[in-house]
Amino acid sequence: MAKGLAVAKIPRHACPMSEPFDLSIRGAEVITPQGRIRADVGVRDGVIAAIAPDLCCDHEVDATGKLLLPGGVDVHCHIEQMSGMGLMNADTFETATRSAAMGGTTTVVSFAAQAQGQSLRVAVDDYAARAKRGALVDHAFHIIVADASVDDLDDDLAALIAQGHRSIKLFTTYNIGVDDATILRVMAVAREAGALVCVHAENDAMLGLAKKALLARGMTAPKHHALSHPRLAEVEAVERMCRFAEFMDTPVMLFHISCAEALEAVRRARHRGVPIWAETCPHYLLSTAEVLDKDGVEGAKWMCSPPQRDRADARALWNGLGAEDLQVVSSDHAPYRYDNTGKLLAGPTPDFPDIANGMPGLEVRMPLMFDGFTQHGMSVEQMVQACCDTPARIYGLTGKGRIEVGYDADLVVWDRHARHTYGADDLHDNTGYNPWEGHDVIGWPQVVILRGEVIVQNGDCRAKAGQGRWIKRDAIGVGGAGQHRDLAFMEGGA
Ligand code: DUC
Ligand code: ZN
Ligand code: ZN
Repeated sequence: MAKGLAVAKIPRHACPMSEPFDLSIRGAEVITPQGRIRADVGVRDGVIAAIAPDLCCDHEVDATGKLLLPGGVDVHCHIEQMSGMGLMNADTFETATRSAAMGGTTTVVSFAAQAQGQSLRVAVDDYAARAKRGALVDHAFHIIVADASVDDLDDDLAALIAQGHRSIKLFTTYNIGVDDATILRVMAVAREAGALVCVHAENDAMLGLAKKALLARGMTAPKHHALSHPRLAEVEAVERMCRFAEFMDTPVMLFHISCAEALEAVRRARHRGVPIWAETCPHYLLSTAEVLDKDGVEGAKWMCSPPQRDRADARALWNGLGAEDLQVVSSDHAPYRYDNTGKLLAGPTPDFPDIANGMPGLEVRMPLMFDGFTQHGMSVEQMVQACCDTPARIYGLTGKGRIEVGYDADLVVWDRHARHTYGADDLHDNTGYNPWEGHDVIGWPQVVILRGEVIVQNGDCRAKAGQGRWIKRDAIGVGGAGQHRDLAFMEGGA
């Protein structure tokens, strides 16, 4: 796509159009896949109907001097979900998606997490019903497979995929980690049925060994969490998952790449032609493990897995985004309050293994990345690729992530000059703190539009619980073709 900043000139023509619009966003520089153009955007029936000059209408949003971005697409967030430690996160679908909307995100993909012994269908129905009642923005689910021993797993999974749930999440670690045989089995189902397999890739035994050694030495503070997640544990698992994807010829998404060597493993695999994509998150791009080193257990607020790494890693990740070795920036929103319902559930001074992992991120992702891409010499167009368009394409979110005729009118009027300093508790989720307190950004979502309806204007959220729609997704991946040469015999090959 075009990365240049030129504003295209479009011939003017007279208003009114032959058919009226429901809404027109007027006078912005519109960030489209073809580059940046100064135009109005006319919306009809929730869909972008025209991008052209002089699209007047009874209901207009004046965006003169502003940018118009697609609504954010955040494809990795934990909402109303039980953690691996058995702790419900702090947000409901209503609070999380209010927060998303306030930050310029109009599509979220969260998780339908299988409990031990639970059928996948029951898990998905449960999350879907709660999202239907609560969500303010459009949404879909990754199906977490945590217990492969349940009856009918493969059939249920294939049926759910066929119904439009087109991604699966697996862990290689934690108490919901699955073994290699299960990973390959799920990849095979995904491949046949047309779904993407997403992996939290860290080597379980390496994490276990590091944790044990730290605890034996009394190294129990939040800052020791970083040491308990050695970078090689991530590198080993990422490399292995790349080989699994290569072996099965199945599309795989590596979640939350945090360090340079893991990125390098992804880059090498992609160069071999492996169908791999990779994601990183704002906290790996913009902070380091220093955030964990605070008085007492305050560092718990920033604890997540993998942990933040160092400056050289962050630089490598920015370069990886520039080179498109990394394709997606997601929030990994995983909200836990800094009190005895969340981070301090095990007491006021818990050891790091007893602290829930995760930080709020849905609301800050778009502003942090708009500012971050600019500060790192990249364009708004590249930011839109990583935060809206590419995630929508990879995850089969048809109609999302782009300003183009025929796409959903999910739009954000972006004030590129507005300065904002985050406060201690200024987010609209239910976490009760903002890990980005004191961080300055330039650029702010002024008006947020979901399928043609203004849902946020100047800090006022008008969206209603239940307004968000579930997105039925299209098939993903290579289907029945291919497979690595080692598996050719399965298709009658030599
Ligand atoms: N890491 C994850 O992988 N998910 C939720 C929170 C976290 O820190
Ligand atoms: Zn994860
Ligand atoms: Zn996560």
